[in-house]
Amino acid sequence: MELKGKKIVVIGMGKTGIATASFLGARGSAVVAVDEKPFGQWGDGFELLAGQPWLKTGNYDSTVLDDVDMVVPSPGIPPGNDILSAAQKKGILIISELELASRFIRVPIVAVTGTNGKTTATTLLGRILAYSGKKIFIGGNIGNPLIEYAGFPQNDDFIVAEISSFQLQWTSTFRPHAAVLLNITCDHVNYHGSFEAYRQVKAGIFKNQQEADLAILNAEDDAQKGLAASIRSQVVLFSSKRSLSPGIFVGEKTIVFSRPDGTDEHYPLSMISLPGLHNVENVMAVVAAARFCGCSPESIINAVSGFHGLPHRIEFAGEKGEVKFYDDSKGTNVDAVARALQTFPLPVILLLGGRDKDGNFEALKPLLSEKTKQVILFGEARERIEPQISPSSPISKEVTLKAAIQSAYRIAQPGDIVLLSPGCASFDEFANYKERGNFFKEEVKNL
Ligand code: UMA
Repeated sequence: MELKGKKIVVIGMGKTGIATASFLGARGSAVVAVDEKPFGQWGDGFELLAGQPWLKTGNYDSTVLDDVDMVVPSPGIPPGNDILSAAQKKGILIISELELASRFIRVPIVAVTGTNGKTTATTLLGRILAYSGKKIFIGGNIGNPLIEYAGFPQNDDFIVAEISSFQLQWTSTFRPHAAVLLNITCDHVNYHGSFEAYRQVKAGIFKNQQEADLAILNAEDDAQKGLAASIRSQVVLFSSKRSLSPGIFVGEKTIVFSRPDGTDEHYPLSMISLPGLHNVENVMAVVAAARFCGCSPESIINAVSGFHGLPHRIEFAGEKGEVKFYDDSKGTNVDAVARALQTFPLPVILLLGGRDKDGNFEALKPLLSEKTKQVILFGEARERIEPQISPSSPISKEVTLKAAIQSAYRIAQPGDIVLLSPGCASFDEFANYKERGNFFKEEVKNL
């Protein structure tokens, strides 16, 4: 792709936009940077670019599109954004940062997507590959935009990339060597417009794969039904409910990988220290990907055994007065709340709320009746969620997370569990889910 002399608008000056502008500037493009926020509030690192002769800042409206060859939106810019709509009307090429990066990356990409579990699976896969002696780069939605890597010398064996639906939007040639689709449940409807649009974007991760590539799919996911038939690459299915041949599934005390050549491999379930069946699913998908990348079963077992999970994902946050607290701040959609509740054998006191993402909380009602003794709603979404989950469990409401934590502690009896699994974004009170989770842990300490 020729970038020299091209005039390119980059929308959003966060991590991705800044790295994209820098990549384009280094290849001779004239970059116009825009952001809905005022100039002084653009992301860290923008000041290093400011003053470069190839960089201009533009208005956050369609006037910025005059004589423009291409637009690269950051992942957080919804497809219905006014500048993008105007660019489409004018026939200007729009590509995502992932698409741009993949056109310049020569290292095979192992991509992991799904509504829940992406970061855990990506991190674990990276650990296994590194344990097996492979040189790897881990990036994407997990924190380092792949466009940064596109400018590196690129001498790794693999890129392990967490890929979000936001990054898959505006891709046309992106072709991961192996791609994992963990699960698709309702999320980000306010961004993509509908669940079907979200589902199609996620499934698009396989659209450019060829026979030499691998697709790893969840056989139990309704939203993935029929997908295998439309994929050109080799397919491995995983299931937490039934045996598959070939495929990868949960047997008695082991994960069984039934290979297409008729042989079986066994991985002890005891190697997994992460809670819940959803994590067994994550591990099965990762095992299939790691085997495809040439890792031995022994290395996989050793690396999985040494992995104890990531913060803010059903993480034990402390104990006060014989009440145990768990931080699942990363549980930002309804399905993640369901997974967290299923992890606990006894009913819990659930803290639910934050900034609404149009989640369908009604679907949680049976599980709330069975798995909660009290639901404490908090944050902006509390009024919208209440009628959706009534009647189920006793419900109370608090304005802030802090008040919700204190109320949970007042109600709790010795032996109880308090779970923060908010099912919503954090942005009404916090910068992100990490800040919310850390706040929760700090408040628990201070009770
Ligand atoms: N902005 C606009 N207009 C908009 C929205 C945002 O101008 O309509 C501007 C903001 O003012 C801000 C900039 O865009 O200055 C932020 O861009 P961004 O939201 O794309 O964020 P980045 O900092 O570039 O981070 C992105 C991912 N963010 C999102 O997808 C929202 C990060 O994932 C990712 O780690 C990073 O690229 C590197 O690849 C975060 C995330 O929340 C963790 N992802 C979602 C999730 O996991 O659910 C998909």
